[in-house]
Amino acid sequence: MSRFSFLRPGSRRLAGASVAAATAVVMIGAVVPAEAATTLKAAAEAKGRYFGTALTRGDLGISSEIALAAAQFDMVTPGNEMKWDATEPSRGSFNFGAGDQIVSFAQSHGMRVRGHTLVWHAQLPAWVSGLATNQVQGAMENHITNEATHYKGKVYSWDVVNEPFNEDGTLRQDVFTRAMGNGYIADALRTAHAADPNAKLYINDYNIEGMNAKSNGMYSLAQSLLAQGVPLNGIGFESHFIEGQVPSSLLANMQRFAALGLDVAVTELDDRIQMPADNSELQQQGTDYGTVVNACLAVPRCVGVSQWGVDDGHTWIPGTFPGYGAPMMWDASYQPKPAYNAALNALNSAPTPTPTPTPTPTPTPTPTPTPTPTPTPTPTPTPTPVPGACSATVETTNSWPGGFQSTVTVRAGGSPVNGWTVKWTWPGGQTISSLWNGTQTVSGSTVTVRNTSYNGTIAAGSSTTFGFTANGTAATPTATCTSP
Ligand code: G2I
Repeated sequence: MSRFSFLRPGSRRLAGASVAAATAVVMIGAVVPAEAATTLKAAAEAKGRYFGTALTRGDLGISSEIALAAAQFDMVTPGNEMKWDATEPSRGSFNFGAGDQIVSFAQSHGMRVRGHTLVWHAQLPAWVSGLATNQVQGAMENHITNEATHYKGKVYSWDVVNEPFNEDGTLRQDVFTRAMGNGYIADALRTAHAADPNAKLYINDYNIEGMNAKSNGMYSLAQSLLAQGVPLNGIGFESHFIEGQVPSSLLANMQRFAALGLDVAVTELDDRIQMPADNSELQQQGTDYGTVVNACLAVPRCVGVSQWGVDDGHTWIPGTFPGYGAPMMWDASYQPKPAYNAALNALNSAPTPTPTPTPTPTPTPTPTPTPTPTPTPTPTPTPTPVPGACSATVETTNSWPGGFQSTVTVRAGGSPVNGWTVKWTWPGGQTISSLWNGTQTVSGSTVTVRNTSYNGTIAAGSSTTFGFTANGTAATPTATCTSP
């Protein structure tokens, strides 16, 4: 339990986990724009980010928890189901059943998946630790290849290597370093990239959120991997915090990794409180969640925030840190806590990233300017409903030097759509680096995106979205949509 060094000494017994009474007095701290989104995922998407959660197979059977997760989050990390002990319990014998269940839950709720994790010293089956030194590399590469191939096209990212550092910034001595030295990390990333070239490849760790010896070690490693051309796309900051102790250098630290050209993500956020949690601690926890979300919003390369769980009734914290609890945004009765309001307010209050000049909509010249004295309240112009037809709108949700992120909304007209194809042409050599909720074909500067197996059907008047990140100058091309 001393793995997480921010643990405060001392422990009182875990009191009743419900904090519903305390949350009855939760308040909204910031001015929220009129068009404020009412869920974390909608608010995050409006700012070009995702908001995620971790779910285990056990969670899938808890209907209240799952309904809340589906309503609030658009990214899922399997809590245990993609770890080595779950996926290759004996050598060469793979079992992806539990991980697949999480993936299909995510897909059927329009959520993406962060794959977690391919190489980690923990939850590692005993057969790996028992291998002869000269067999470890082959076993590691085989594991990565099989798992990343199985989930190819289904995961947004992989935590390829998890928790490789000691607190002093040196690499942990484990079965992988003993067999391969420090080079195992580059080898793991290259192997994962060969199996799934479109997944964003991460190294993920805890206690690297602030500037310290451990994050300095991660920073040097990232620099060195990038200099060698190793396919590393991002750094995951787990962010298992203690209430009132979010490091003040969180933002500056994220920025220095982003400045290397990497994505950054808050991957496992929770904020534990010494129990029982009183109202001022819950308010401070809200401040902490707001600080973390604001840090991500302030870094264009921060792609999103994931909480490690949903509610206080289902969290790893009391099991690992006796005396601590209540680390989530919802209490054990699924009631929102100050932390939820703070996270939502932070998202809604942030400026919308719109650095891309949208092409001016061609003003329809009115031939006879009959000035209507009273401005008629314009009813929302309904596009003429063509049976089976669809339309597509591209919107840039985030951009940074040399790249951008877009969301494409595919809308059905007056009749349901069964299968859709969206097409556009890039104006200036842009290229998609990662696409989700669609499958793409590229021919020269023309991109064609078709629905996936789970989002081809759109009810009349409804819509679905897909998204992508791209290299080049942000552009908002006009897209056409056809449906059979
Ligand atoms: O420890 C919190 C997280 C730190 N970063 C990496 C994450 O992968 C890690 O997740 C936790 C899971 O939330 C726990 O659920 O990893 C733990 C193991 O390191 C998970 O706990 C284990 C229990 O220790 C086992 O007794 C149990 O068999 O979960 C297993 C499956 O339920």
